[in-house]
Amino acid sequence: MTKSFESRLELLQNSYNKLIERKNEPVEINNGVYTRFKYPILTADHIPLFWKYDFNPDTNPFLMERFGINAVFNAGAIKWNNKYILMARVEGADRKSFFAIAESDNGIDNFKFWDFPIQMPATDHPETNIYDIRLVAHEDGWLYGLFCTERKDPNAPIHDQSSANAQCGIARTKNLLDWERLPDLKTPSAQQRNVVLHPELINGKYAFYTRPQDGFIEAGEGGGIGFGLANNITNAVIEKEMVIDPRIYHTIFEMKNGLGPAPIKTQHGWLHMAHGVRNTAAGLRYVLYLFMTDINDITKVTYKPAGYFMAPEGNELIGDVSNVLFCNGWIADDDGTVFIYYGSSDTRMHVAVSSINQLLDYVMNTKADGLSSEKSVERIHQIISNNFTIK
Ligand code: M1P
Repeated sequence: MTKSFESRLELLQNSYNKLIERKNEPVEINNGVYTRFKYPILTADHIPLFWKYDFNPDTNPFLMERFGINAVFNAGAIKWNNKYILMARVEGADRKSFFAIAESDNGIDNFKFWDFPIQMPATDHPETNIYDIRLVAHEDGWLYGLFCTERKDPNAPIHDQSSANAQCGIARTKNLLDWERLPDLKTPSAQQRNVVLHPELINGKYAFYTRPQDGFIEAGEGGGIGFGLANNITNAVIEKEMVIDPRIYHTIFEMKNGLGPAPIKTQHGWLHMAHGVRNTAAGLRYVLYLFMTDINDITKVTYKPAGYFMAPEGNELIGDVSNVLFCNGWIADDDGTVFIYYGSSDTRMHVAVSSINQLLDYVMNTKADGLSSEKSVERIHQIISNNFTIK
């Protein structure tokens, strides 16, 4: 039996309002580095009903969805007019991704989407898909969004309708609504994903963290977190790209890695969040890791704790692309609180809360990867022995 248009609308609205108004709850048992929160902060169900439904009973008598949303994940983040802003990757049922902004007063719950998704201008070589934006308030006064642009590989044979070419799109804004699109970044590498703009000029140049790769999925000969400088941003060209954080055998980033959000400046150096990928019998596994670079030489890695900082847990493990955590947004408040926004399994967004002091302690006091089982056991023995000597 079909419900009346009005009662169905009321049901949908009540359920949406309940979701948007739900308070989040910290997970009290944690590792001391960060606190996860119980509920995802953005999901496909957070999309306003008026994006999906035609509310006119004459043209939509069954009150059917007219535009399906599949997932909301991998959001860029920034504090803006005292609001916690997420610029999320929204993926329609048609598989196309686009950007939409949601805001919250406290950064942990009640995220609500702005009325319209962002209409990102195209270049004269339009892409098929855009995703994974990194928001950066640059010292030049603009707010930049760097994101992945995806176009069909023009050299793919006719039977191959999957091969794509990924590059870095660049856009800038002063108000998050009106975006000026600049030409895509040019680099010596065949493809790019996970490109991040450093918030400060380096020797008067724009500095980019890159992720060179030979193919669309496989890093191939490329991979590693790269770095390069461009003379200007309106036609950004990197002539020389160097790898500052390479892939290494039998680590959590042996297959590929990529920088997350723009780094946070601290008194001890630039704090970076990245994702590392390894292969398993069940497919790729994406985890998050932290490292630090020198305050004066941003290409020099000074600290890099072994292993992952955060890996998918519980419901985070399951989704469209399971076993994935991905972070391209974090916000450091003036009081030192850090809000880490991460997507799980290409399906939903979460928050974890930490502080600059906790993250510095973690990065500077967790040993680097010893690169063998023997070294790992040595380290545990050291911790145990130290504990046995505490009076
Ligand atoms: O599906 C997992 C991730 O795959 C890509 O990331 P990377 O380039 O590092 O492999 C992106 O499509 C990302 O959005 C996605 O979460």
